[in-house]
Amino acid sequence: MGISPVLWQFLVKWLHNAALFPSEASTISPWMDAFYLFLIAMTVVGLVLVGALVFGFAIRYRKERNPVATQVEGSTLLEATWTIIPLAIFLMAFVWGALLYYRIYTPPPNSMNIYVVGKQWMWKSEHPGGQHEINALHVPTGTPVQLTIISQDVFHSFSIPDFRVKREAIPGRYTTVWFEATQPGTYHLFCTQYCGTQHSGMIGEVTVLSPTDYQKWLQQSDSGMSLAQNGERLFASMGCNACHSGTAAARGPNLAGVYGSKLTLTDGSQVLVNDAYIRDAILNPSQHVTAGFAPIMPTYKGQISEEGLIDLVEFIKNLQTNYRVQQTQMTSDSDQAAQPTPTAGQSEAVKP
Ligand code: HEC
Ligand SMILES: [Cu+2]
Repeated sequence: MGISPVLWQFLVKWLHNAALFPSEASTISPWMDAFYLFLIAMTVVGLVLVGALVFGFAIRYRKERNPVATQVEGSTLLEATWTIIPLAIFLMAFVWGALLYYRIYTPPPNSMNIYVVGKQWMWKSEHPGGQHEINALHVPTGTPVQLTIISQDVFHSFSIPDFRVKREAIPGRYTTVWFEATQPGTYHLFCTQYCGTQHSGMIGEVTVLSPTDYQKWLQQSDSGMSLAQNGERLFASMGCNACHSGTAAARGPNLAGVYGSKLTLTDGSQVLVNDAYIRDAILNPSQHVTAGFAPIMPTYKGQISEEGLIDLVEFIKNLQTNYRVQQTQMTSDSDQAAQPTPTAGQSEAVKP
């Protein structure tokens, strides 16, 4: 679904060769460029129109020709015209922009997920299979890739100009953005929000590979432990399993299958368990107590790094039916990426 008339291709190529535009390396790029060029075109039309009128009126109504000022009464037709036409253009820009916004920030359900942690001053990417990268990101072509982004310290902004995507990295909150790369190659990765003295060094490289090369890369970069397996270790070493053992006598709810389900809290409200909820349940357990349980879970604020929290989130995500994690190292294949739908049955824990 690209926009591919010849003239368009020609224009975009020229803009890229003239170093005015980054290359179009994702499926959204042509759509983004079309919108951007539309805005430029409208601005140019406005500029030319206003400029020509200023010039024309200055000549036509100059003092020699009109020594005495004439009183001009209003014109309803004229006023209606210059209200309705710009309004229509602005509304069109709004709708177009809003559609693109939804497109960029709503990942398709079949997208593969990569975690990105921003910190002063580097980007750290973590693939579910456990592959870690610093100021680098490897992705395959032809697959929607969702990034789950968080900052460990201050605000950052994750930007890949060639893909026309950008997303804030916010401390304490997961944000997402997605793209589908179309061209193998290497592309710039930037932090586009001033974040301290070495902000300008917070750059990196995105490497887009063909799906087979990406599988090779995953194998070469295998760290031996998937994020979920790291999480499983952490879960034991932090003593989480003392309460979340999954047995009937456990003091905490069974976490198997909880991801994607709806939990009922003590105040009767319902919440969807997603990445953000799990992170928050670990850091602020008293904020939302699951119905049927006592508020005995201690807070782990300040005790687990963002990477550790991601590991725990991945572990709990992968706890489908019991407390054993799949031993898969490569989590990029689509069957592994399958997650329970939000409508999946409630966990045991909800039943009083
Ligand atoms: C002292 C026992 C205890 C420990 C230790 C404990 N929890 Fe909990 N946890 C609970 C209880 C009780 C609840 C339900 C009440 C609530 O939400 O606070 C809960 C709720 C949760 C929830 C919300 C999901 C749900 O089904 O309610 C998550 C996620 C969670 N715990 C993860 C963890 C992790 C990860 C650790 C270790 C870092 C941990 N817990 C350590 C007792 C504990
Ligand atoms: Cu930054």
